[in-house]
Amino acid sequence: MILHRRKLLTAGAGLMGTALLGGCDRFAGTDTGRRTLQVGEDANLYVQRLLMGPATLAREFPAAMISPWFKPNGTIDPPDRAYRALAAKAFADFKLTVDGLVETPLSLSLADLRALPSRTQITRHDCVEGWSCIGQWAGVPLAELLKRTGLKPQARYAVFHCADTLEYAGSQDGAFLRPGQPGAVREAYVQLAAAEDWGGAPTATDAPAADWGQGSPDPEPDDKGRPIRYYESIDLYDAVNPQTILAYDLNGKPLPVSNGAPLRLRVERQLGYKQAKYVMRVELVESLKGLGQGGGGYWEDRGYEWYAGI
Ligand SMILES: Nc1nc2c(c(=O)[nH]1)N[C@H]1C(S)=C(S)[C@@H](COP(=O)(O)O)O[C@H]1N2
Ligand SMILES: [Mo]
Repeated sequence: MILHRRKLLTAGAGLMGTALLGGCDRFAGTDTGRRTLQVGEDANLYVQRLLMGPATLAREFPAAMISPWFKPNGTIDPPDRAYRALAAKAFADFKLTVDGLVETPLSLSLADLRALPSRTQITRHDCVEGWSCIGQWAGVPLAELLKRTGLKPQARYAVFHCADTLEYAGSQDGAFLRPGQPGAVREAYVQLAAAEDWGGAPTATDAPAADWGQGSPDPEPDDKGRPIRYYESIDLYDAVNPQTILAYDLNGKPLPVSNGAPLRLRVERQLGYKQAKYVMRVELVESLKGLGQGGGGYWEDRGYEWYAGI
């Protein structure tokens, strides 16, 4: 039953993506004579009117239902030197990059992000491992960022590049971590932390990478191989949903490292693994093919569904 419903949803998302692409081309090319489609006022309205009616929101909960502890899962403390350099300075040097198929790429500090319009929502996080937590998230709607960058007409997906390396490709010693399921990642990190030092204290040369992405660049000054980092992706319809935010606060406090500091995605109508933590870069792309194994996310590349609807 669930599979059946998911298949329908996936098929629907595919159709919608095609319609969106075709529609954007026509809209940008003939109606306005410009090649930029501004998400926000016009595109948001346009997407809603033409394709789906009003955006569907996930259920929101009263404050009394917030879980006393939001269980961290997957990566809980990224070992990457560039990330640790940022964390050591309380993310004062952090810059979120928004680039790819946009008209105006952006690079925003946490102060910049906090100065933008924000949204607060109390929602339930459901992990495929069978646990749920209710938390209050505050952050900047992704639509607000896309409104400022503008979109090229080819843009179809937003990709979230994260700071945490989960395994190394082409490593001579074999994989650093090769978890079979999300829960195994945490176990592996705990073992790793006990077994060895993760490269020593961060130094001035561990400059934060400006161009986070799949396997590029390699900020690790060692020969473990090409880092395979966590990543995720959503289509433009989910990208402009009002509940899709890049969250910097959890339960009224800055996001802890274990829950994805300094910035994590909340895309509330989908499962836990879509909620990318440690987001360094949002890249707008036309296709997911060129990223990772082409599945659209770290876990999708390992067999999980791309549209992880709840
Ligand atoms: N960067 C990154 N994002 C991630 C993960 C991860 O390992 N790395 N794990 C995912 C999974 S499986 C879940 S359930 C949630 C856990 O979020 P939490 O740690 O705030 O509970 O983050 C998701 N996002
Ligand atoms: Mo999860």
